[in-house]
Amino acid sequence: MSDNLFETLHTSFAPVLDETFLRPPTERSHSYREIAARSAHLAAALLEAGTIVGDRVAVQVDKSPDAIATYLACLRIGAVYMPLNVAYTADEVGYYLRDATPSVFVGRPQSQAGLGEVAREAGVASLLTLGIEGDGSLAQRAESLPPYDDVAPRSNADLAAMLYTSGTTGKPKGAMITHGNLATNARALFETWGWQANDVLLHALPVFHVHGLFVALHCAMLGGSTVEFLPRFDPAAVRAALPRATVLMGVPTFYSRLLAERDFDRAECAHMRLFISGSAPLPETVFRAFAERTGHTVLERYGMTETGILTSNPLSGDRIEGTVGYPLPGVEARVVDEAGAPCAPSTTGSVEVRGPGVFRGYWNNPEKTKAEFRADGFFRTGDLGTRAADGRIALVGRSSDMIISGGYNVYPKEIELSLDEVPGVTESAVVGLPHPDFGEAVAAFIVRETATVTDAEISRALEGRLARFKHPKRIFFLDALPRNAMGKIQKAVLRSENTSAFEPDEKKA
Ligand code: MLC
Ligand code: AMP
Repeated sequence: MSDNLFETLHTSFAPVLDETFLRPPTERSHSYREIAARSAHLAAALLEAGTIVGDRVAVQVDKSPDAIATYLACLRIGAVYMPLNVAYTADEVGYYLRDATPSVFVGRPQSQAGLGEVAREAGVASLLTLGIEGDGSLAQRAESLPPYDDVAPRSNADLAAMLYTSGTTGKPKGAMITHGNLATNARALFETWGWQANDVLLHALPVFHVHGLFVALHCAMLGGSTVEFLPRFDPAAVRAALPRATVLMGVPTFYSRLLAERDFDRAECAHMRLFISGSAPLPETVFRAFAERTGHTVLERYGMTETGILTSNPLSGDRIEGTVGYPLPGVEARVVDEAGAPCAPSTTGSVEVRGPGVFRGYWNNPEKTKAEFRADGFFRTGDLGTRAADGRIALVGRSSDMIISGGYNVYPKEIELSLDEVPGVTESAVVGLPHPDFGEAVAAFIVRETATVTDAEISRALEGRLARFKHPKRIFFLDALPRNAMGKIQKAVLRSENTSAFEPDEKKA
């Protein structure tokens, strides 16, 4: 057996091939046997399209059983799966395609106008589509071809996936993730969260980020578990599925939205074993209110695209609010000062990690890769935190001004560059402000040449350039941006003077 992750997963679910794997709420369920077989047909179609081992396959499709089978198909043939957020505009997709040079782009049948052209301009050889009902040109080809039942031999160091993520400056970079990274992280989570034979995963996350794609689905596949497979997070649909599920993985917004449902209660959660939260800080108020309402203590964990999941609160033992728990088996985590020396317990510093889940580096970017790793192999996460004497980690912030909104990372620089190009805008500063639903929300502070540019015009100018979730939810016009003596914009001032901008009116002072 090679280290191909497909084999690892297949070996785990092989004893339950005829059990239900994906159970969508409105259409028929799909067994493990069906999804594995579908992946073999899709693999044949990708090979016919010219994909060879090591090629990137860029995929921007809606969540569906076929989307999961396509991921497995890429693993099978040794291609590098590169999922893209469906909210990305053609401009944004163009950047990813030019940078990653995939051999195939799989889009939605109803893809935005111009995507085909963008892909052709980026030099992508094959353009295919995949819909949510088994439709699209990739699905059609798959049906007409004999299955590719083999699995390409891969080593732990070979790439399985590439996911884009941004730094403080510059453009998004492709994080190169290996078969070994994914397999070790999946096994560590399976063990840490005590995955059980009868677990049923409630899945309402998108499948283009590590949380929904790797963390959630790999655990389910290792356990041969059934997945309540919802197309998106909808509180009513989640509540309807809770009595059939045992584990929910979500971003904090899932939990605050469930709590906003007045009649959501303990009885609805009676069948649940575990509620897990990650991707953004779980507010202590939500942690406490959820425990009070449901009797369940949410288990918070911490991870990154580049590293997989790093730490977790314990399954048995204290799950402490405001902390992300202990390093997973195999993960080393330290908190260091600016010089790289270990901080005293409970003193804030930079979180650095090392372990088998840590990625191989940034695609075509050896300088950035070198800059983010220390000589002893520790990766600088960019997160600030503390480490208690017993090793428990708590995060207190980030060294960059990255915004996490509803679990999506948003980079102020990217939005500022777009804003500054709008005619009539002199300069801009983008910050994250506390938001009751998204945790943080994007706010823009703009200095205008004349007062004639309106926020509606600015919003229109961003259409088609930036995914909608990156658009400022509030625009403030200022005569000048606050600057320090060095001339640097004081974003902390903008944040502290506007902390309650998104609070409901009755909560504002
Ligand atoms: C949607 N919108 C958002 C948004 N999501 N705005 C800000 N932040 C977000 N996260 C906007 C849309 O652009 C749209 O705006 C409007 O909200 C309605 O869109 P929607 O698609 O109907 O939104 P909704 O279904 O309510 O989605 C909210 C959400 C979703 C929180 C359920 O964003 C979500 O599923 N987030 C999970 C993200 C995730 O998986 N992160 C994991 C990253 S991996 P308009 O203006 O067009 O009306 C990672 C590592 C780790 O971080 O540790 O896990
Ligand atoms: P991403 O680049 O999308 O993988 O996001 C990774 C970042 O999400 C981390 O560097 C953290 O800043 C943040 N993150 C993930 N989990 C948590 C958590 N439980 N609490 C606070 N921040 C988190």
